[in-house]
Amino acid sequence: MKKTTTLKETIYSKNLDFIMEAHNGMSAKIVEEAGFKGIWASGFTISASLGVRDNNEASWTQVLDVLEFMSDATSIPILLDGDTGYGNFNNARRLVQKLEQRNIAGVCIEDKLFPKTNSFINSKAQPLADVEEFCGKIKAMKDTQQDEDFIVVTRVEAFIAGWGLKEALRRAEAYRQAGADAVLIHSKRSDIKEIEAFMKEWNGRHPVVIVPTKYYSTPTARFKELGINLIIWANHNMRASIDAMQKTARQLHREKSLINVESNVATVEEIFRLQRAEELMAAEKKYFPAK
Ligand code: SPV
Ligand code: MG
Repeated sequence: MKKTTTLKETIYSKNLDFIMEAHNGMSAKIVEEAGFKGIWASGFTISASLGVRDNNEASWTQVLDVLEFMSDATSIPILLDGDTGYGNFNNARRLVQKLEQRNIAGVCIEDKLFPKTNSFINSKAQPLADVEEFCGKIKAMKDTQQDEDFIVVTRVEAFIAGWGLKEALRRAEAYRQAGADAVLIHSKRSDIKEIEAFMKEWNGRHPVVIVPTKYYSTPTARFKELGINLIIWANHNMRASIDAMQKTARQLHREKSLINVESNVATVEEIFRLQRAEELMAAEKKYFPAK
């Protein structure tokens, strides 16, 4: 099945599904091997992996380059966190064209202004896009896609920006009508009050995606009861690896020896396996002249 079709079916199925964050070819491969149905190419963690902030400091073509490695390394669909679409409708539709060329299954755009700010940073710096303008962007993206199963998820930032339920619903409905395939409703609260209120009023109109980073203590069964379609574990590979790298680097700096480190890190052979080193060895036998 095409990656686009798999992602579309995952989002549209009545079952609650999960995708997980990756930020390069290796982490994408790790997500696939863990058994996830799809990969969230997170703007936050791709930026972080490049050592820059989640404020569109990495250019959209730099993000595309990372995506190409992620896509080549995996066979499950990738949903790109496309921030605001990197400009107006014209930039966003060109993005769709370039994503399809790289076999990316879908993109999520958020209704903020370029350059965006991460949703968990200071709400004063989170102005929202004009609804009409954003709907034009959605339409342009949907009109551009060549593969009918390519997915455009629209992310409603009304709660993040301090607006209430009414504004969140107004925006979600406008985006649905403009042709969005699903709505991502985002909240930075540590409880699920906003998500619950939204789901009650939304009443199953269209698939809903959430990112429970801040309300992590909510049991997954509750999300299921609310009728959520897709959960994104949005940054946990990056956070796990930062923690592991900091511990290892500090320990090596302190102890000036590998003795206590070796058993706590992945083996070199494990890296070879993930890189598919064996495939190259077999190909060398096949294609290099026999001695
Ligand atoms: C990301 O992963 O880049 C996201 C999700 O946009 S969040 O950081 O929760 O805004
Ligand atoms: Mg993001």
